[in-house]
Amino acid sequence: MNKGVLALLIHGGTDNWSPQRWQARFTEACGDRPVVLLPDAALDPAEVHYAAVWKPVPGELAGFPNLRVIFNLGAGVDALMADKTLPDVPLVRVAVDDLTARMTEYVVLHVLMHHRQELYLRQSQRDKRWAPKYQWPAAAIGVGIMGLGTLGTDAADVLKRLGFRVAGWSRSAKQIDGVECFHGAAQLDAFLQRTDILVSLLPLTADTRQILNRNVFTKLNRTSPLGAPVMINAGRGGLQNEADILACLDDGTLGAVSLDVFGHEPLPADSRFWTHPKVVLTPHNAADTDADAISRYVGAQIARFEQDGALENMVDRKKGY
Ligand code: NDP
Ligand code: OXD
Repeated sequence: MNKGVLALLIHGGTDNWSPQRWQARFTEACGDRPVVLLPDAALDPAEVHYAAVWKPVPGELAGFPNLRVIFNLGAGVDALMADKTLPDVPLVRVAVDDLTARMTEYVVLHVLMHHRQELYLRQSQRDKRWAPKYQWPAAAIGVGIMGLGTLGTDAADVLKRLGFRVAGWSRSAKQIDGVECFHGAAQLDAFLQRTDILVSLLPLTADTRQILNRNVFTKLNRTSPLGAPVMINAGRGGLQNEADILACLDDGTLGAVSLDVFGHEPLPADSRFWTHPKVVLTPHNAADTDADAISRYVGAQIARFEQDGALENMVDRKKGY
């Protein structure tokens, strides 16, 4: 083989995300580069120059002496960062318009659902109860987005255009037109105090683990038209303290939550989240992405990398995202 192999280490996908479907797509996206699905006993590990991975088993990437780049087939890299044997080569994550647009749809859907009192209205319909409540305008609601990266910035832009008072919180300082920007631990409280609907689009790192906890929820705006603040988490389950969420829903610290991600996925059948009346849950599908778009993105990055060594959306290993 004269071109370095692109090895696919893909576990856990079904249907459209099955390993075989990925192999067909990458074969199309990568021209004449050999694309090999692992495990493959016939493959010489020294021939592997690139790896595209989804949920690889820790240690699985360590056996390729000529590996140049690892492509994670999702945006979040927390699972890879936990692998202490991860080779010290550039790690690239997915940031494609298709993923971003789908996440923005999810965030806008859930912000509007709580803002427009949909839980109450659907229950009224089931009860055949004609009892409209006062509906405040979007401008009455402060939406606070934790994480102003690729996803948070796009969601902020659309929510702002709908009329919400949007703020964001990030690690480093930012300036975004029409979005009140906060950063760092020192500005977290001020960000929370003006927030009625908290949206989490953070990566899971040592600094953000369990950041969505009672201490944070109690600092959200207590005089919101919503009655009590709402939390929406589409980042990672490890960001949230699940016992705190349930206790805060039960005692009124939180009015409702939308959760796309959980500490244990699939969510166990005995979890209280399934049946809690103030919980809207989805099975980690907020941003199910067009797999063809991801394959083309990886194919284009490899082609450019071989031309001039440039890569986009590289993970900063020190920061962990
Ligand atoms: P980015 O890396 O582009 O953005 C991350 C943002 O979080 C940045 O603004 C960063 O700040 C901020 N941040 C990180 N650490 C901290 C911290 N300690 N304190 C304050 N802010 C912090 O990521 P994306 O927007 O692309 O994705 C975000 C996450 O969304 C992913 O990591 C993944 O876990 C999740 N995700 C979930 C999906 C789903 O289907 N549910 C789909 C896709 C992604 P700064 O800008 O200063 O670096
Ligand atoms: C991702 C995800 O990180 O789907 O891309 O969760």
